[in-house]
Amino acid sequence: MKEINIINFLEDNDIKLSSNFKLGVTSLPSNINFEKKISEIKDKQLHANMKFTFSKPEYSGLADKFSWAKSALLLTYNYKNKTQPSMLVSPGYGQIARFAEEDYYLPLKNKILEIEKVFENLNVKFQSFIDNPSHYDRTFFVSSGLGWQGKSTMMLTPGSGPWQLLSTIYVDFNFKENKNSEFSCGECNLCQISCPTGALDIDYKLDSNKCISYWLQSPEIIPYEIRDAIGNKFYGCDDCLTSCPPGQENKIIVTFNENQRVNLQEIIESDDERLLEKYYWFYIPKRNAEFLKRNAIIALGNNPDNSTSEFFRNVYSKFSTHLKIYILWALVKDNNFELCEQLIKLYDSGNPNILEEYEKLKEMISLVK
Ligand code: B12
Ligand code: SF4
Ligand code: SF4
Repeated sequence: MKEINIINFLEDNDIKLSSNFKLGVTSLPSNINFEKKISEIKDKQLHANMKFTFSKPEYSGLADKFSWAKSALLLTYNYKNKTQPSMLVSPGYGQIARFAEEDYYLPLKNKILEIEKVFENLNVKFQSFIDNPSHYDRTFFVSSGLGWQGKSTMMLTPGSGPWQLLSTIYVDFNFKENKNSEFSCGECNLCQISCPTGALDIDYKLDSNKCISYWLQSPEIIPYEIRDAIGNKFYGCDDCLTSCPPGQENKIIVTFNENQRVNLQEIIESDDERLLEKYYWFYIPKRNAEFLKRNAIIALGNNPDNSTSEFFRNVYSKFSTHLKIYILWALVKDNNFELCEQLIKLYDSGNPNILEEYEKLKEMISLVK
């Protein structure tokens, strides 16, 4: 059967792909299988007990999932020219990673819906995946000729570099396959040097236990050394993306981007429902706004302004023990251990968890001295 060029097919069906989208095709069956690689990361505990694709690697990593599928389409959305890198240093403010400054998955989802409609009208079977635990989104990226996997583990394309989100459409249609392209990071290791925690010290493998992006989405208590490394990050981490040459402009302009900036005191005082609504596209454990407030407290501890201690004095008693633990740490970061002791005395002299934290903070301070 004659293979059809996907771009011509989409044009014939009135679907336009703006320059933000890239589309590659892999013919199926492909004999690609990432089960072993995903399981290896899991066996070495580099996945930090996350579920996602790690729950069932034998399915999420399997490329040939559907016996009826003849092609896999890998559709990417490049958000690089929608946004700008932001060097945010204002005290009292936190930073959102570029991929999450707005819901950049939305244009990708909408484009998938448009393409799905065409298949539906033609009575062609399909199945799409985007950020779904049942499918490893990076599966067909290299085989579809879109680029390569970098040492940061990000999928990179010349021009857009790592600044792209990925999705897959399995379809019962023979599209012309793209050629696998020959690219590599070569001797570059800038992402590894730029990572503030050493999470990329092993080439091509991410240790999620050390990854800030992971911790800012985790329900676990964040260790002190990670809290320090988080700096002013409120959600996501872009350090290994910003440093990556294939994603950079020739001219580097350090800009200030309002969409990536959050007023941390405002977040901490926000109504929970409103906060969850405002950031509906964030991954937040159990959809519990407390975890966003935790992130904001850490970022404020690392990036205080001259009203920070007074602010924490005023709000401390309103919060759960979980958040109070972070507030006490943040006060220590703001060189105000005295206020820590006052607040504990006033509100929590009988709270064993707070008293335990107090002992740890005392030890931390004595180690620094
Ligand atoms: C779990 C997860 C995370 C975890 C773990 C990330 C990771 N690298 O595994 C955490 C929370 C840390 C995370 C962070 C981020 N994530 Co995330 N995440 C996912 C998710 C849900 C699953 C990824 C997965 O299965 N990992 C499993 C391991 C096995 O995969 P891997 O690291 O890619 O492993 C490969 C390497 O180890 C490689 N390898 C091993 N040895 C060798 C040797 C050589 C020579 C080579 C070439 C390769 C190689 O083989 C493995 C298989 O390919 C996907 C969505 C999905 N459903 O797929 C999004 C996804 C990977 N994330 C994405 C994004 C945007 C991010 C962030 C940039 C967000 C941010 N700004 O904070 C960061 C980037 C951190 C980073 N450097 O990867 C995008 C990545 C797009 C891209 N261009 O690659 C995805 C695909 C979501 C999407 N639909 O677009 N994420
Ligand atoms: S997202 Fe941040 S912490 Fe995670 S690997 Fe990249 S630079 Fe390191
Ligand atoms: S920074 Fe360099 S080594 Fe890291 S992913 Fe980008 S090109 Fe590869």
